[in-house]
Amino acid sequence: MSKVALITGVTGQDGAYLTDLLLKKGYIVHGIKRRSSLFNTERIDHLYQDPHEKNIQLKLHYGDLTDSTNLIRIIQETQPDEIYNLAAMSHVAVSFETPEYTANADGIGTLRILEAVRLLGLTKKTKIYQASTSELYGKVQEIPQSERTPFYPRSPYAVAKMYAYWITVNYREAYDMYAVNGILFNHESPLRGETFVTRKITRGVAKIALGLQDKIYLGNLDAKRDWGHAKDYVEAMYLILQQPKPEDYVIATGVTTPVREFVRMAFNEVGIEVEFKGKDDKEIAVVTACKNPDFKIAVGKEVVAVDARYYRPTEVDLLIGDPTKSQTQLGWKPKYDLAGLVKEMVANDVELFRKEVLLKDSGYYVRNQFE
Ligand code: NDP
Ligand code: GDR
Repeated sequence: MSKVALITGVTGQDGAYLTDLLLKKGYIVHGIKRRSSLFNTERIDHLYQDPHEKNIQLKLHYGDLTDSTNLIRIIQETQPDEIYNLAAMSHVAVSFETPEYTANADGIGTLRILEAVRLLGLTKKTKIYQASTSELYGKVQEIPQSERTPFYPRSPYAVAKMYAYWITVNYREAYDMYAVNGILFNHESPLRGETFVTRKITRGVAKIALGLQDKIYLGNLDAKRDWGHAKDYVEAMYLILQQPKPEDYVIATGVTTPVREFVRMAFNEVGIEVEFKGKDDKEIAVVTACKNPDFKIAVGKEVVAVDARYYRPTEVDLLIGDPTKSQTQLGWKPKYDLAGLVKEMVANDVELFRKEVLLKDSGYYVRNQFE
């Protein structure tokens, strides 16, 4: 018999990679997607299976983490062996704009899942993975950060995720449920949302190289993150739920890098060298060499500028994870390093925007539909 998994946030970056992984392992995968006025399944369209066919392995359900009746019904109908709770309002900066919604979806949403499993009498059958985050560490208490490091959240997002973390631990202890936290550090990929810093940079670099954009405006270039590849991190999620005992794990590379260095690496991928000048919100990056004959970027061109509106009211300055427990207990080891990640993301975005150039050069352009 195939195992059954339910993935919330199936249309997101991690949802897409995890769905692919679990389908390859022979799972029946149920995914919860939100209704939106435009299609929002682009990341999983290649995995889509026509519900009119027999024996389909992937099934999507409309739902929302703010609707407990919907969650109870879907969990009852699907009777999952494993739930991966990946759905969240996941953007830290946006959580300052929508704090109440973020608390509802990211914090109480997790409670709704746990409570649905309990009410339906599935505590012995259904294992629950909660997508916890290195943002819990917030203001630096200790480096590197491990399963034992105290939390000090610095955004409405992180505070909501802190509730989700502890309610998961509490249900595990109170009701003897298999409910666990993966405390994942930042992980990126070509599927990363366009407004997270890595993807914003790789898209910007590709567009600048191809002459489609002038410069990239960024916020805090000093922030340091422990960046891995989402493909490696969904493997860890799966492994965490296969352990004999329910426990929480840190998933990280153990290497930290400033945003400024990510910018430099991304430009280097297209043969452009940059140097940074100035300080704080006057800092810029200018081109010092363009070694790729395909791209005609003038030396001295300003390609990055700081815009203070991307600063956050409270920032997380430094994240670096200690992956010892996941390496020893799960046997988890990432296949990608940062250089490999940057290479793949930049190559993907160059390819993406080359198509745009081709359309433009062939006389097609994006017409304003009200013209
Ligand atoms: P994304 O933002 O790419 O995906 C989030 C998913 O959640 C999307 O499918 C989104 O739907 C869905 N969603 C948002 N709000 C709701 C809601 N109210 N009800 C139902 N679904 C909702 O995030 P990632 O894939 O990067 O991250 C997955 C999870 O892991 C998140 O919980 C995130 O907070 C957490 N995390 C991520 C890390 C990272 O570096 N990527 C690190 C640590 C934790 P839609 O497509 O319609 O917007
Ligand atoms: P983060 O990711 O907040 O760590 O949360 P993000 O890529 O948004 O920011 C990383 C760092 O870069 C700085 N930064 C900018 N960030 C954005 N988005 N845009 C900019 O222009 C910019 N300039 C500088 C930020 O200030 C920050 O320090 C991600 C999300 O996936 C969360 O859901 C997840 O929990 C954590 O990673 C781990």
